[in-house]
Amino acid sequence: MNLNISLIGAPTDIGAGSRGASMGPEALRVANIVTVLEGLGLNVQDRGNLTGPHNPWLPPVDGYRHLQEVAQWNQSVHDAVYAELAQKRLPILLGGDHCLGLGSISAVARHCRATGQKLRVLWLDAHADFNTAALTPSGNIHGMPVACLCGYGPDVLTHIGGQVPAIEAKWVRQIGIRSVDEGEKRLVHSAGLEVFDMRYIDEMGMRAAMELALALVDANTHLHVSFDVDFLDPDIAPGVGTTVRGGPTYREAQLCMEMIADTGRLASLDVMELNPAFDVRNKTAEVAVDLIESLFGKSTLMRKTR
Ligand code: 4U7
Ligand code: MN
Ligand code: MN
Ligand code: MN
Repeated sequence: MNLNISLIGAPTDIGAGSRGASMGPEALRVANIVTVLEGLGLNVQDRGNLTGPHNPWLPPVDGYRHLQEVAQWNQSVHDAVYAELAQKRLPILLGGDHCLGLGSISAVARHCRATGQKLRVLWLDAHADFNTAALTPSGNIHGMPVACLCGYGPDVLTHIGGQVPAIEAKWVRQIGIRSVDEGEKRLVHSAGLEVFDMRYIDEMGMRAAMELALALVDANTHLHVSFDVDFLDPDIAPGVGTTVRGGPTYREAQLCMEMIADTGRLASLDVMELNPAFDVRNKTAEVAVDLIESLFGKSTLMRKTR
């Protein structure tokens, strides 16, 4: 794995349905994300925070809230993530709401085109984030980034990575899904997204789900993880704007992260939707940092020294 890590803060809640994800980057720093990663022997550069338009908190227009502002934030996330990848560093995007997964992953896809690598995206989330303007019940663009990446969305969002669609649906594996809107569900099926929902995890277990989600990941695969903190059960992670009960437990989430670490192919990461306004003494940020430590090989290191 790439040992040179760059943290990029994106302090905005421009695509969300509640305010506060803009405080996510600082909460992760307060939960010691830098020293925890350094403790694993990684070289960590904190690039500080990106800037962008403030949140005007307006109602949706033609099915989108804050479309121009979302586009601007995503453009600067795209540019920052692409620059780190071009310098052969592993970017960690500290969100910020999940609309920014669009900028991040379109940069990763562009990088993979330039290097000839295959891309696999693991989308850890309670939600599929596959809405469009016509389907969305809210107009909030944090419910649309996967659809936009696959080409279903407005030009200002689908063109950010320089190629439309930025990715193919078949490169994506969604894990932990348990809240999908009615119209969104139809589009998920017709686009052919591979989804390991909570029903699958209940019946087959996290191990079987991850074995399939990671199948065919090889030495030429760039593995991107987009971690929406609401993936986790609200018992352990109350600090998000859109909790959905019945998510992975602490141990299931650890196993998920450990199995990704074992591939050795993790090459970029988003940590999204952490909302300190809903948190209790920063505990959700601490759980997230704990899981990120496993994602970067904490348990692998334990095994080696045993
Ligand atoms: B998140 C929702 F209606 N589907 O589109 C919507 F339930 O990034 C929620 O996964 C989207 O947190 C949640 O507004 C977006 C809603
Ligand atoms: Mn999400
Ligand atoms: Mn979510
Ligand atoms: Mn959310």
